[in-house]
Amino acid sequence: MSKIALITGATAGIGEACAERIAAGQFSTLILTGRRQERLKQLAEQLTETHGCTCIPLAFDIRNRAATEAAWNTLSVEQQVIDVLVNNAGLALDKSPLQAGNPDDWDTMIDTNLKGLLYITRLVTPGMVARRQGHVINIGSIAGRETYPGGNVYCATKFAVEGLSRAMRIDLAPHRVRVTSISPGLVETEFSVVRFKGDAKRAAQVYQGYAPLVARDIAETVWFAIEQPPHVNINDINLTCTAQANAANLFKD
Ligand code: NDP
Ligand code: 8X3
Repeated sequence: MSKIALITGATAGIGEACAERIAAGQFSTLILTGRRQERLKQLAEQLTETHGCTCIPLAFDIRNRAATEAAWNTLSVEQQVIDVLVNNAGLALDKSPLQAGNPDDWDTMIDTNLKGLLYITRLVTPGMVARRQGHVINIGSIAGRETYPGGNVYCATKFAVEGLSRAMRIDLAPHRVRVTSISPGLVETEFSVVRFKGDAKRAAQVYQGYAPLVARDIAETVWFAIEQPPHVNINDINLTCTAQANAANLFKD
């Protein structure tokens, strides 16, 4: 299948699993982004070996608009013909109440989860519009539907992603470009290690006493949206592990 996907945040967790799933789905080319160059290189080599696809690792910080544009401009005109954009790169930092929060953490979350998503989408979508074909998949969160103690700014960024998904659908539907929002609950990835700034013990506790979602679950959901026929747009999927009823009610064994 001659199709190209660009996946942000492919060095770990959900993005890496999406890359694996999309490669297994016989896409011909995957553009893999994130900051950790060595991980991108390893994933690219592994996917090419296993699935025979062409993989292009692009290491850059998505918070940096100039770096994002420069990375995009390294792609050939043919490679810029993106069929599927998975807007996945993102993070939470800390879980303090707002009045004790660190404004540097707020900047990082807003710049990554919101502005980074906008920068890459602005580069990719004009081609989709011109071709009247394409699919943007935004990885939101249960944190973009509900708030919880200490979620404050992270939740605000994910509420913003939800707003953007709805707005993008209005802007892109006239051009037959699909927009899907996927909003998971707790998924065991590097997310909590990042949130708790390397405190692996605290991070592990988040996922103890129940079976959390794993990255592959989200990747399968992404693939479900991708594999629909072109006239079908999966607007919105919310998913949690069976033990999680909502943001406030997680039932541990
Ligand atoms: P991981 O920490 O495992 O992966 C995050 C990815 O984002 C990494 O590939 C990382 O790459 C990339 N990233 C972070 N900051 C930047 C940056 N400045 N520039 C480029 N890439 C960046 O977390 P998840 O896989 O869990 O998270 C992926 C998405 O899923 C996020 O948007 C998150 O909010 C969302 N989500 C996660 C849930 C969970 O419980 N885990 C639940 C709901 C949604 P690198 O560090 O190499 O730059
Ligand atoms: C990640 C899930 O519940 O930690 O978006 O916000 S949660």
